[in-house]
Amino acid sequence: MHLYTAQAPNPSRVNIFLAEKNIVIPSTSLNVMEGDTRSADFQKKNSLCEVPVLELDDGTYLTESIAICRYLEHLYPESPLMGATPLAQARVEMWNRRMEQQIFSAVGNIGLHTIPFFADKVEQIPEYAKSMKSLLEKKWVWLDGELADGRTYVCDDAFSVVDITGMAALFVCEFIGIDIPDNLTHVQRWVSAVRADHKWG
Ligand SMILES: N[C@@H](CCC(=O)N[C@@H](CS)C(=O)NCC(=O)O)C(=O)O
Repeated sequence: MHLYTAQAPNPSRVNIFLAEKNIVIPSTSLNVMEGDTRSADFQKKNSLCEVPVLELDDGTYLTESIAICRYLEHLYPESPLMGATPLAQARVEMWNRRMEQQIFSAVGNIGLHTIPFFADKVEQIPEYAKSMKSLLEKKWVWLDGELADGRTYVCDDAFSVVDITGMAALFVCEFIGIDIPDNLTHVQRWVSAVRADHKWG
């Protein structure tokens, strides 16, 4: 196996996942902002020119962070990060989709529509970025309400890939200078926990 990765939000999801399980696999780190993923050679690995990509020994390429995590979870089931029982797996799936669709997608769209590097990837619309910023504020409030029961981690109070997806969103927030309001004490508790107790990719 060989992992093509980078210091960027989605590759970090896989990097954190591996670190949490104490797994090391051979990897190549690309520089997204230098356009490393946009070469003709890399496009043969992923037609979308994005990392992460996991190359298997038979030459199969797996893309999409969560698909790679799913495969790694099967290979290395110890310290499960995607749920240990059918119900826990479904709960993680539910919460991961929520974290992706409600939080990470808004954060990602702000990045896509404001960072000059992405100007040739999407037609950048500043008003859309603005609308995503105000949507994100509401989504943090929503998450704060969900965490108001005092749990530390988002899904069933056990650290999982859901928190890792959230960490990727925090990674983008830091990069583009978006703060989470201090008064959202439950979200702040979660941020402190993932920062203090978990490795960053
Ligand atoms: N849906 C994909 C998204 C992958 C993705 O967007 N990767 C970004 C880095 S965070 C990338 O490689 N971008 C390269 C580019 O835009 O040129 C996943 O979950 O892995």
